[in-house]
Amino acid sequence: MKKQFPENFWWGAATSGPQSEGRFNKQHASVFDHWYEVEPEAFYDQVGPDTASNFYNSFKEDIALMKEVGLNSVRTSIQWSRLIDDFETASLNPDGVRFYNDLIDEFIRQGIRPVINLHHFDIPVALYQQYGGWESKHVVTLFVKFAEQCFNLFGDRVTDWFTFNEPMVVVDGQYLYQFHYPKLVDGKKAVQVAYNIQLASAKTIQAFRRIKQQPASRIGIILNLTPSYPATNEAADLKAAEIANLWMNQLFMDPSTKGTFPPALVELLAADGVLWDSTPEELAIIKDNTIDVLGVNFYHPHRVQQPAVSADSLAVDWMPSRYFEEYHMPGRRMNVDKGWEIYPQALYDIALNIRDNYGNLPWFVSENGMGVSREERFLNQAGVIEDDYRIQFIQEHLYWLEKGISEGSNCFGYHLWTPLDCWSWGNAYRNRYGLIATNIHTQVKTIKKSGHWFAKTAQANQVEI
Ligand code: BGP
Repeated sequence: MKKQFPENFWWGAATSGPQSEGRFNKQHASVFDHWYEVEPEAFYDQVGPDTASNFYNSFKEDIALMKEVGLNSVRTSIQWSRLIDDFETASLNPDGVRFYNDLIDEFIRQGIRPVINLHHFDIPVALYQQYGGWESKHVVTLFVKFAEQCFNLFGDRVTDWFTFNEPMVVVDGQYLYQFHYPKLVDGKKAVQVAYNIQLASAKTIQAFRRIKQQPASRIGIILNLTPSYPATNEAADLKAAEIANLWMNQLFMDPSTKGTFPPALVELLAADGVLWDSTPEELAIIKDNTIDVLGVNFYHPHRVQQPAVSADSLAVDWMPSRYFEEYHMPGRRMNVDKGWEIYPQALYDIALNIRDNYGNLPWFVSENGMGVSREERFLNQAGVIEDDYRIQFIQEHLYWLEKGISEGSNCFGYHLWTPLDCWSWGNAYRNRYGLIATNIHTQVKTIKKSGHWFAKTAQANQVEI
């Protein structure tokens, strides 16, 4: 069976500055650089972000490989800590300016559309230490200054911009579930951070519209949407799924697209005494500065049920998981290496949800992928990793995506996570996602079987299943 994709479809892949570039000439540190310095044992095999995939030095050759695997667009991010010298004034670091200029020029020279994101979990650690990072509205102001520098410097060549990648992960990882530095558990702060990031996104969009250099340029946000399916059709499980969707998906999706936070979530947070501090002026900025385009990161769905312990009986700090807990559905398909369920049909559900409930706005899959450990197990005699599981994973997701598009959802692209195996937060290099393998000792890069397959698929603009 062959499934054809729309004309000018984005066949691409995504990475981020902190996960691919390496340490530059030791400029400012991001929270991840700092975390590795103070707690290297928190990272798999104690591998930190210092070298990553060495993209800072080898980007020209790496982009040539990206071209070879058929990518017509690639997302990466500009690191705030590398571009800016003084965060208060947003004065520029010349090495950062040179690198990002060269990088963008090289993408264009090799015929790949650069898609630029401004925040991929990598707030400069100095801003965390001085102001509490996203807890502070002053940091919101500083972020907009950084973003303005980016629009002024690169907006003559970059037309596709994104404010934040997966803001929910900052909230969850740093403030609730302790998987990102500084691993706090503070529900009140978590809620304020969510609001401040949404405000920063809206203010950045406002600045973008004021200074954008090309009429066709557009801006959006990248959200990890995880559809939450109830364990049963009983009222308590349906309620759990409704609240899970409000918190995990609609918290950023609604204000980013419609300009307002979901009233049911606001009521719940207010009733629990954790609602954010906001002003009418800020809410007006959020209302007036919604996105042009949406990026959706999709890896796995959530299955939820009512929690075993009722919300009222908990005396501990506020947590969204008072209202829902994970349901381990018997028989679900799993990627055991990563511990995530594989459920490609959710991409179809997302496509129809955007079509029906979000004004059918233009969107693309900005991340989707399969992380597998010890891929050298699958090396063939020619030295190529035979990652058929990845090909199947992509095929199945493309199948459901195309079904959504053929039923009218306005999706214009698919970006795989990731072009070259890259460093990843706590997981470092444990799970590999790339179309191209990176040997982290020699930095030799080799196209995997999935890379050759992806090139053919992109070239044909169709997937064969
Ligand atoms: C997303 C992030 C990516 C990437 C991916 C894979 O949440 O946006 O940066 O890391 O997840 O997850 P991991 O690397 O933890 O396996």
